[in-house]
Amino acid sequence: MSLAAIIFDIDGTLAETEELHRASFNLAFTDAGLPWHWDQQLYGRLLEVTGGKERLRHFIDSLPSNPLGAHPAAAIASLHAAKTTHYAGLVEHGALPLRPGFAALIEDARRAGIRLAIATTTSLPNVEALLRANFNERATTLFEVIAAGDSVTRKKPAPDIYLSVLAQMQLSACDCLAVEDSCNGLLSALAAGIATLVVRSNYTREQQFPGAALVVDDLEQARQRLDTGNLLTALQALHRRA
Ligand code: XBP
Ligand code: MG
Repeated sequence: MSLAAIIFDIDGTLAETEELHRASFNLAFTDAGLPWHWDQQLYGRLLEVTGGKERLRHFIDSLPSNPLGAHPAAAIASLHAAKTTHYAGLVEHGALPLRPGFAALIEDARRAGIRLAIATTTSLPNVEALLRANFNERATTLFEVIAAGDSVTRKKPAPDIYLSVLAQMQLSACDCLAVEDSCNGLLSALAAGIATLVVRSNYTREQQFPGAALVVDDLEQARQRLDTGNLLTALQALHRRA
């Protein structure tokens, strides 16, 4: 069967976003007068927990004392909302380009009639800010389905977000290819039965990716490894092989 749809992860895949997420968390902590600062080393470990609110809860549970009180859920939600506001501002006012090759791949796929979707753990406003910053007014029309954040209960590595995309698009897993950057993302797509290209990102360079159709450091490497003229034919070849 030919490739019917490409399903993109966001953070670390479409763009190297996690440094802006980390900065946004730290700005929210400062706003709230909390003595926390997530440096790159700590954040790299915390990224093992997907979802910003879940990551906050995991961090707080690891502290010797919890300054947010016995029932921190409301305080976590408020902190995370502040963080999301900071993130949108940083994306809209800073330069957060897509990773090399992704814009061209998206355009080529569109022209070839291949359907596009997003399956991400990040919050929907974060996706919208990134797409607006890179595609302007076309941002809302490029992707047929955007499945994000709390639209599912169980986040990656659970398959729910990918299963949601397949259901909304009425596609079978075998018709699709997922593009991910992390082990959690790969596990999620594989659990949904979707062959997956892994493009390692700055925070996932050292991870293992068992079961990936191909693991590369950038899309150009994928084109070279599959020995095709352009990225789209490379992904179509990878899908046929998978
Ligand atoms: C990455 C995540 C997200 C982001 C932060 O999602 O796990 O939690 O790190 O965004 P993906 P939020 O790689 O699936 O795009 O704070 O909005 O969760
Ligand atoms: Mg990711």
